[in-house]
Amino acid sequence: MKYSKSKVIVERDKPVTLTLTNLDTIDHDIEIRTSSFNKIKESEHNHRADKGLLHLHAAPENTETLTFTLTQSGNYEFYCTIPGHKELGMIGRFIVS
Ligand SMILES: [Cu+2]
Repeated sequence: MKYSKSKVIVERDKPVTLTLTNLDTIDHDIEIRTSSFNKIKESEHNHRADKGLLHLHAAPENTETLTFTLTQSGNYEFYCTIPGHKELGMIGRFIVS
């Protein structure tokens, strides 16, 4: 119930590839609630297509990637949307400089 990194520092407007490798036996995801992004490429169908969300989901023992830029500096929280996971520690921060 945690990510390998809880703090990620990136540069504004510079492409970032997020890789979610799910080593668990249940689903996990990563979500960032923002509209300040440009999506470049994703490895899977986005089942939560929403203008205000970056969302990356990985089934058990799967790896998925998402490439995007964040277009505004600041702190962005990321977390897992599966009920209870955020509270158990699946949470972190993107720091965009
Ligand atoms: Cu999770």
